[in-house]
Amino acid sequence: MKQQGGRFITVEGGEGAGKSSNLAFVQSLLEAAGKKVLFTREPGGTPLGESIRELLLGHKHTGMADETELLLMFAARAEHLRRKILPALESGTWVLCDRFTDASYAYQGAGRGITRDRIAILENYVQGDLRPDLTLLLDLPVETGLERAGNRSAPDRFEKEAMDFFKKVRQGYLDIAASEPDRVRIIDASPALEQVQAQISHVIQDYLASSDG
Ligand code: Z5A
Repeated sequence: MKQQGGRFITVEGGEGAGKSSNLAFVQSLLEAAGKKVLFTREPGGTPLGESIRELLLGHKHTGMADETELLLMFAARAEHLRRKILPALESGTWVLCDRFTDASYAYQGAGRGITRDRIAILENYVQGDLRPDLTLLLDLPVETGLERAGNRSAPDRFEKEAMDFFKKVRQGYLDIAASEPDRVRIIDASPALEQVQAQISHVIQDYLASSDG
């Protein structure tokens, strides 16, 4: 896959971790540093990807096989990469994405039990050597996240899973962070928003200072 010019930043976390509450803040920090930023999300980000998102998050297909779920995530991702993410990176735009392949390892891998090796085959096939340059992992206890998410909107197909599933997802994310500490920076998402954003600001400023972009 062609070498990028912009940087690829992803934000991850379990239910109610505060991704939506913090993404605009991340974007504002990057823009204040003079970066042109494209904000997008997964699953979704393109018309076809958003249609796949409806299949994945809606309640029409409650008994979906785990493999179908994984393949749909990567089908949406293939479209997203080719139509939106890669062209932006190649033009020098920074891409800020709400979830990416770490979510597949955490939800379909750790959560559903699909092996790392199988997911890696799809990752390599769909992405080539493209990986995020920086990932912010918003981490908080599952109970706190579900309580926050529950105060918000009707649950989607994932949010109806049991506590045990979300605990495995959280551990899956923490394992990724432990294995790639340079790329994945853990943000403690438990405290008040201002304290969460202070941590985010620190990580982004640190990244901007060390990045040659
Ligand atoms: N998925 C997958 O399985 N595999 C994949 O490869 C990919 C995705 C890419 C997409 O949902 C689903 O797809 C997701 C994983 C799966 N599973 N689910 N569900 P999503 O990412 O669009 O939705 P989400 O995970 O549920 O995120 P969200 O709904 O956008 O939640 P959030 O962004 O993390 O939280 P929030 O809306 O910013 O905050 C939740 C509430 O807490 C809200 O009322 C806030 O005001 C409040 N909040 C936020 N921060 C704080 C603090 N610090 N203190 C107090 N209250 C706070």
